[in-house]
Amino acid sequence: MPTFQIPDGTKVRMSGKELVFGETIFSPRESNHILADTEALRQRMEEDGYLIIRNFHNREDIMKARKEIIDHMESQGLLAAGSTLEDAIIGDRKRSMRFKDSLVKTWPDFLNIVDGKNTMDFFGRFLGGPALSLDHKWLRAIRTGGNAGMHCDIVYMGAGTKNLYTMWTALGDITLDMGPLALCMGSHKLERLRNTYGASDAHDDLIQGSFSNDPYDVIETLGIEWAATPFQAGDVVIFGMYFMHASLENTTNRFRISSDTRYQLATEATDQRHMGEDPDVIPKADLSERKSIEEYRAEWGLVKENS
Ligand SMILES: O=C(O)CCC(=O)C(=O)O
Ligand SMILES: [Fe+2]
Repeated sequence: MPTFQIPDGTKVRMSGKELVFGETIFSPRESNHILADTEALRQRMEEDGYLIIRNFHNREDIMKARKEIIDHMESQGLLAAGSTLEDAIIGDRKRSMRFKDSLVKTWPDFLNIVDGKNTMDFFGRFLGGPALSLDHKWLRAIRTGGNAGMHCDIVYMGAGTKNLYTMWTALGDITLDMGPLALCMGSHKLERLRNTYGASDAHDDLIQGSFSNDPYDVIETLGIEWAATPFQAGDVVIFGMYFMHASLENTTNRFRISSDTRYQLATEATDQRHMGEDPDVIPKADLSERKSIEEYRAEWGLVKENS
């Protein structure tokens, strides 16, 4: 198992800002050594808010799923000439891509990763009963310059049980400069955040779901530190709905390909907006009554001291 400790002083980018390892961003913990111990996994989830499991899926299975994705991207003219399955070099159109559910549902090898036995057995064990995965699958190919803003998933999918977990899956090797997931350490324990932003809904209340687009704003407002690590194909990060995360910026000429999918006990309520044949079609809500995240944050008292 390779080690992923990043040397202090290593610089990465998030939303146009630079973060420095050992100062503002750190290496997260891994949980492979407790994988067989369900109680230890639960405890760690409570403590850390996330689990990183290296090589959760085997590389061959991931590469089969990746081939379905890359073949499609190729057919859409998104890849540079001569780009291979492994490198996925960005072509001239340079846009990020989300894949429709109706498309990914036709890809058995992708479904074998996100809904297959390995994943469902893990969540069944972790949750303590038969698990289901939300129908809506998020598959992302992120271009140069792209990164996700800082958010908690609860605002997007909190209309069913809150006992819901995201599994973020590296569908290829993702170096630090390709924009891996970034973790906001300890954010799941911030009561103020849970009770305000975490009680909002991006479909009903908020104009935009992101809490912020500035990693330093989050550091100063919430008093937290960031963590990030490179991933290899088949590594996963599992986290709960109140855990804040984002992604580093992809500064390479290669697509960063990953999926994020969600799991819960089959007996608990599901967020219906993410269930059914075509959950991409969420009716457009009326935005006129809504406030910006800045206005909300001022009301919640979640602003930087000096702003
Ligand atoms: O992949 C990303 O950049 C963001 C992923 C995310 O927000 C999630 O896994 O919930
Ligand atoms: Fe998310």
